[in-house]
Amino acid sequence: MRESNREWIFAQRPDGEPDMESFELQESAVPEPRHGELLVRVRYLSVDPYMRGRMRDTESYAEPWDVGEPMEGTVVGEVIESESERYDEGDLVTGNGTWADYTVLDAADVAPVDPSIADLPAYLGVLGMPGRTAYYGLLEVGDPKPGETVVVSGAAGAVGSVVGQIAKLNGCRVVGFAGSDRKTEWLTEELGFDAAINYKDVEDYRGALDDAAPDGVDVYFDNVGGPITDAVFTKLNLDARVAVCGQIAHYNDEGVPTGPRKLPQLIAPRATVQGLLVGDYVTRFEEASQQLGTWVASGQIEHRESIVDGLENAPDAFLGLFSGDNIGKQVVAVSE
Ligand code: NAP
Ligand code: FER
Repeated sequence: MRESNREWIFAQRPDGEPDMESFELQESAVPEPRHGELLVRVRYLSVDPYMRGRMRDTESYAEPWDVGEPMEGTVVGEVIESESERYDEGDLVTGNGTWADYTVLDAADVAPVDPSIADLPAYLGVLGMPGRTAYYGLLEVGDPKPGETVVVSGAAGAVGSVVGQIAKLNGCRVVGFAGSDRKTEWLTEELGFDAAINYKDVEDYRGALDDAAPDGVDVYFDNVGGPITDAVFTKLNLDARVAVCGQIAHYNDEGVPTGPRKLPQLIAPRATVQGLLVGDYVTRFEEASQQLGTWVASGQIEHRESIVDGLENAPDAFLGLFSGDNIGKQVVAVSE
């Protein structure tokens, strides 16, 4: 065990695109768990797009981080010391901790990790919050029917890659938008997407959709917003459902853009546009975890994690989400 702890502190609120100025790595004493808590040696840390929201001082679904305080995030790790009857030393668990070598978790809020189902990083992706978001967001909000066309933006990311595969399991035609040929090849050649559009290579998104979604779009699972969403809105079929999961293309925007974007396009198809929060399904997480675990164990859903090595590189891993460095779920490997 290390003598001391390293922990990332939120140093400064960014203006627009975040950079290293927002992060400071501090040495501190290894924390001590109190009654009901676990001291965990972090093996993997999750970095997620919503953390950009936590860097703002405006209240939203993401509670703002206080400047000078440790940065929070979901971890997978090993229990080093237990002050709870629920877990023993040596158990592998996942829960909400901090960007650190050692973190304290509330035993009531952690879940066990079973390495026989999947490797540990998968518990931050397909078997964690992103997988559950894909599951409920697609099935409850998107409500796909066999034969329908589902379009997913951010398709090669943690949420999008699972959305597309669940849509295929439901008998849909699936089209993804992603930002490189490596990503679009993964989608079509390994994950079974019917078509994938590299939006960084194609200028006419609407034209690309004419080819990829010749019957129009019944379900649009939106992870990104921006010009991709503008184009998909021009292709919506009657009674289309739009699940607004994320808008990462706007997370670094300052101020509120004025003027309607493509809302007139929703009128003729009588489209339903609905925001979703994975937390709304918390009482049903067991159902999603069971089903996703079964699909992963049987190979019906494939998953991939992009792993950045070392706690010291956690900010780079986070910033890389905005430039599309990750394929599948981005995680940080903190210890062996
Ligand atoms: P992710 O997709 O694994 O990573 C983010 C990806 O976004 C990048 O890899 C990048 O891929 C893409 N991207 C970045 N900037 C972009 C831009 N300007 N235009 C288009 N694409 C861009 O992240 P995730 O964890 O799966 O999250 C995906 C989305 O779902 C995020 O918006 C997130 O906030 C949201 N989310 C919502 C909930 C909820 O409950 N509502 C829960 C989880 C996640 P490319 O190479 O393709 O650009
Ligand atoms: C995200 C991750 C989580 C996000 C929203 C959530 C829109 C919501 C979590 C909750 O249910 O409270 O990236 O982006």
